[in-house]
Amino acid sequence: MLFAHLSDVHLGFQKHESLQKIEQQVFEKCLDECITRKVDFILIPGDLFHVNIPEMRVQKFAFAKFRQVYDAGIPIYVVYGSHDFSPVANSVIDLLAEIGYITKVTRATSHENNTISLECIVDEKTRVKITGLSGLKVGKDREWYEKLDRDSLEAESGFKIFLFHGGILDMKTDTGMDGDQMPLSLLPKGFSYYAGGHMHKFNHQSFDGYSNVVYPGTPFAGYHADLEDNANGQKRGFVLVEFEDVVKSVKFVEIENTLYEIIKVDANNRKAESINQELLEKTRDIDPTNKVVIITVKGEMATGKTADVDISTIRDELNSRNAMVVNVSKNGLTSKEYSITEAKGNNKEEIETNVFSENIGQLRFDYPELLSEQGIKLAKKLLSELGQPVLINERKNEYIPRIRDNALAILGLDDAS
Ligand SMILES: [Mn+2]
Repeated sequence: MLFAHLSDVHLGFQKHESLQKIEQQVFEKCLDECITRKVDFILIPGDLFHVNIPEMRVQKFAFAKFRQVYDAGIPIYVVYGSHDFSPVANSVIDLLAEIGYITKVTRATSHENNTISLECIVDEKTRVKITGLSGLKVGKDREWYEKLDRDSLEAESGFKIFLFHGGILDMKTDTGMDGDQMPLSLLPKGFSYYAGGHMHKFNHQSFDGYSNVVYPGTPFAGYHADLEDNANGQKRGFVLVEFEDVVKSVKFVEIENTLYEIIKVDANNRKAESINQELLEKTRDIDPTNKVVIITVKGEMATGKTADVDISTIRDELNSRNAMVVNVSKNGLTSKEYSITEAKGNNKEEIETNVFSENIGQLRFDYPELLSEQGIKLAKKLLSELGQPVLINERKNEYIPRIRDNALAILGLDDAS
């Protein structure tokens, strides 16, 4: 017997048209593979969609593919992830469950003694017992796990699978993901397979009492950093598990997505000019045609502004040579010239004033109103304006121009648009 384990598809994450196409193709290829290989069922522990209600384009191809899987007689078992969760069950997953294309496995009951018990559902064809918990937003899942009646789950006999969505401390997986990681000991022991979601890289480990704790990782990309990992050679796909009364094999099935080029430049102790030179040379060394090109510039520049690192020329150059997408990461780029000195104060107001006073001396401008006491006053006004929250019922396209116009007015500039 055979089941598939897929997670963190994040349908609807991609904004660029070419990447949207790949996102869709990868998803369809994964499920096509499941159909071709005649799996008995499919597990998806969360983040199937990037948001709880994705745009119609995404829903359309997702429903079409799930229909094919349904027609092939393959059940799909899911829990929510942190992305597709909706507290009032207003998620596209709930629609898919309503029409019977997928089955939500969490059957939880809260008891008076403050515990939560879970009931297993039984897969009709294989008699496998399946249960699990969703990953909710902001660390609420930990609370559920702490209340979980593990004993009754551990007493269940037969081949059983636990679905979960979250990081496990014991797995020593990649950090940088949102949310807390929890200890493995919060999960019930003795299951045959632990189907994990949330971590975006494939990982398969076994522990005392916990065999086959597995994350398939995202089949393409659900965060910007995933594309960079892909460019660095990270394999993507899903997991196939062969089993009888125990797990016989856990295989990672690679699904190819697209071609990449990565350009890395170390900016440490350098000037913008030499960084730009290296960027240009490295750009000329690659063939970007129909590829996703990732550019990362990291380190602390010796002088100058980080804005002097000229990405737009590089981007134009790559686009003129038919790059599919150019993604630039300058998050790790800083400059000595603009390092901010900390300052103390008794309250927020004082700290802000002191930080500006400590640092304004570093600036070289031809405009006296941007310097010394005048400059500090202006900076404080601007900061307070930029910190204004969105008003109740105010739309984003009303909020942004309001803040921008007020900020420009503070600077004594006319709105150029
Ligand atoms: Mn995810």
